[in-house]
Amino acid sequence: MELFQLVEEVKEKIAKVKNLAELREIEVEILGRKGKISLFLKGLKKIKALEERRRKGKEINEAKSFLTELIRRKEEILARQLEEEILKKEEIDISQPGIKPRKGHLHLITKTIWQIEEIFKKMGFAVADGPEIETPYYNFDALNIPENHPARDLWDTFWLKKKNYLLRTHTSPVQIRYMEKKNPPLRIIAPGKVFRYEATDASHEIQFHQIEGLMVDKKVSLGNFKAIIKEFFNEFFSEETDIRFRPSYFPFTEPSVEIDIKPKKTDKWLEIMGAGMVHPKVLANVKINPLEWTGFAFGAGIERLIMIKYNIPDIRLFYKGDLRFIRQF
Ligand code: FA5
Repeated sequence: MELFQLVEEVKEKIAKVKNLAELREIEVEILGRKGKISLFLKGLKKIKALEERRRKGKEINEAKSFLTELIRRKEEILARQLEEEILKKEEIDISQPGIKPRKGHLHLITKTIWQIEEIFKKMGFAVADGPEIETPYYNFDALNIPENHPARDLWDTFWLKKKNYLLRTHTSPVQIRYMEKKNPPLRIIAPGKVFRYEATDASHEIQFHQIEGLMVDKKVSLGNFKAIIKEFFNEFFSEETDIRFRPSYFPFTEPSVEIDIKPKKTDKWLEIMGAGMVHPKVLANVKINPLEWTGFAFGAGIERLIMIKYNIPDIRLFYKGDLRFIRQF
């Protein structure tokens, strides 16, 4: 093959090359140590005439420089193409509308519990909690509700297969657990989940939340309770809220009251919590001397508080997991 033929052939090949790997193959084939140009150079030895050898040698070197330059340029073009391809893949269309991933948020019940805790903390209350699985002793007996007492019917519960365990029907057992460990004076609130074996309707769920409150000190009275609970409602509803005490009955408080509230935006009295002065027998059960100490306790339904605050008509909405409901708060 003549040198000019080789040059022509290589020019054509290079024109068709699609990527850097192919180009590299051609480079080795032509310009490599054992490549075609080397063969031409070796062939020079056979030419005897000096003049002729020089001329041929010059021709070969020129062809070599030409092809080297050709390959270099092609290399540049291919490298730029590659870069453009990569950039295209990573391209961001800045004219697209922004897509912000929707962040989750705390459930309304959790948020409300935290808010209630803040209000009571400011009044010197600590936050306590207790187990959702309870023994009948803490849920009933220690609260002065002995077996066969008709009041047990008020709190029909779920019993666990493992005998003598139940799902607590109220947060009141936390009172007992706390007073067993701590001596008065004490002020606590205890929010948490409770369970009742009963039919559901717009204001009753089988699972809901309560917040328990307990204050034991020297000479604590219902008057103290009224002041504290009024302060709580004013803060919680962010407005002056009327409250009313009605006589009631709980085995663990004496006297017992039911508390109704009337927020400004409604003109109805709404029942919201049970409360009373801690029964002397309950104090005695946890070895606190009822002649020396007195206390009040209360238990409110958290969903009911939220329903009033946000005008939610049905308690079952809290547990449906419907995002249209959840995202509103
Ligand atoms: C009790 O559970 C008492 N432990 C409260 C108490 C505590 C009294 C300390 C005295 C001293 P009661 O069963 O009334 O009481 O429930 C208290 C509140 O829980 C009710 O006022 C209501 O707001 C809420 N509640 C009761 N049952 C349900 C239910 N099925 N679904 C939603 N909320 C409920």
